[in-house]
Amino acid sequence: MLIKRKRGWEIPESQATPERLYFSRRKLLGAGASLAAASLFPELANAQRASDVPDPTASLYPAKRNDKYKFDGKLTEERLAANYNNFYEYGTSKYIASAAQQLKIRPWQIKFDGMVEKEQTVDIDTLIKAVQLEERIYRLRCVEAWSAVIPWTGFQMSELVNFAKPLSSAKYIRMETFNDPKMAPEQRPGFLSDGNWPYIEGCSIEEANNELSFMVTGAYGKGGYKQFGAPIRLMQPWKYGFKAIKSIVRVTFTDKRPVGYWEKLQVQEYGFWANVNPEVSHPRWSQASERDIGTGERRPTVLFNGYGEYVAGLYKDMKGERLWA
Ligand SMILES: Nc1nc2c(c(=O)[nH]1)N[C@H]1C(S)=C(S)[C@@H](COP(=O)(O)O)O[C@H]1N2
Ligand SMILES: [Mo]
Repeated sequence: MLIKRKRGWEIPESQATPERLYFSRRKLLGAGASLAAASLFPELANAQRASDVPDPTASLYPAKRNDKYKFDGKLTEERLAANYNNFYEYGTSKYIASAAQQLKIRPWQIKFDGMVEKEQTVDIDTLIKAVQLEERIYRLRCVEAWSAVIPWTGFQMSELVNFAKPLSSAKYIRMETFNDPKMAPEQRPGFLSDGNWPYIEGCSIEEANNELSFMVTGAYGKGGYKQFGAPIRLMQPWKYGFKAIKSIVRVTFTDKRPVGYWEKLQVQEYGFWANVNPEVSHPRWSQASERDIGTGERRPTVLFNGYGEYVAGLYKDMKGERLWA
C-alpha cells in the first residue's frame, strides 16, 4: 500500500519520533529488531566505516590539524557522531549509518560545468591529490537544534574554485548529490521526497572563497566515512547543517541563485543563506539553544554559530535579504 503524502522536511528532535513514523511507512509494516536496537542505543553501536574498495588517498590520513580554527566545548566522540546523521537518501531517522554503507564511493567522479573556462569531469582521487588536506575542528549546528563538534579532514573550498576556473560572470555555485536508487533505496520512485532528488545546495562565490568554507573528505582522521557524505561534502560551519551537502557529483557555476533541496520543498522554512541566528526562530521551533549530541547538554546558540569574525562581513550590505534560515 503506497500512500502519497506531503513529504519530508526537517523536524526538531523533540518531534522526531512521530514524524519519522509518519514518513517511514515501510518501517510501520514491520520494523526490524536490529534497526530498533540501534535506534534506541546508538551509543552502543560502533563507528561503522566500510572499506569495500581500496582508497588511493588513504596514505593522506590523518592530515595535519590546522589549529587556527578554535572551538569551544568538547569534541564529540566518534562513535556518537558517526551514529547520528542526517542523510535523507538513506532514510529520515538519525540512524542511517548502516544503510549508508550501500553507497559506492569508488569510482567517483565530479563534473564541473556551467560558467567555467572549460567543463571537466575529474576523478575524486585526482582532485584530492591536487589539493592540500588538513584537519579542522568545526562545530556543526543542525537547523533541528542539535549540534556536534567534529574533526573534519578536507581542503579549503577556494582550492576547488581555483581548480574549476570559473568565468568572472559566475556568481553562485550549485552542488548536486548523486541520484541513484541502486545506492540509495529512498531515491526509488514513490519513496521519500519523490521527484525532489537529487539533493541540491549552493552558495555565492564570495562564500565559497571565504577561508572557512571547507570541502570535507574525511572525519576523525580517516577517509571513506559514508554516513558523513564520502567521498566529498561541504562544510560551512556558520550556516545550518542542511547547507552542508554530502556526496557531491556535480559542481555548477552560474549567475542564478540555486534553489536547494529544502528550499524547494518548504521555502517558508528554509532559505538560501541559512546563517545560524539564535534570535530568529524556525517557524515551528526556537533556535535560541541547541542540544550537543556529545554531552547531551543544552547550550545557547551563538550568532553565525560562533564564526562571525570570519563571515559577518559577507552579509553587511545585504540588509533586505533573508539571511537567517
Ligand atoms: N545529500 C545530503 N546532504 C546532506 C543531508 C542529506 O539529507 N542529504 N542532510 C543535511 C543536514 S540536514 C545536516 S544537519 C548535515 C548532517 O551532517 P552529518 O550527518 O555529517 O552530521 O548534512 C546535510 N547534508
Ligand atoms: Mo540538519
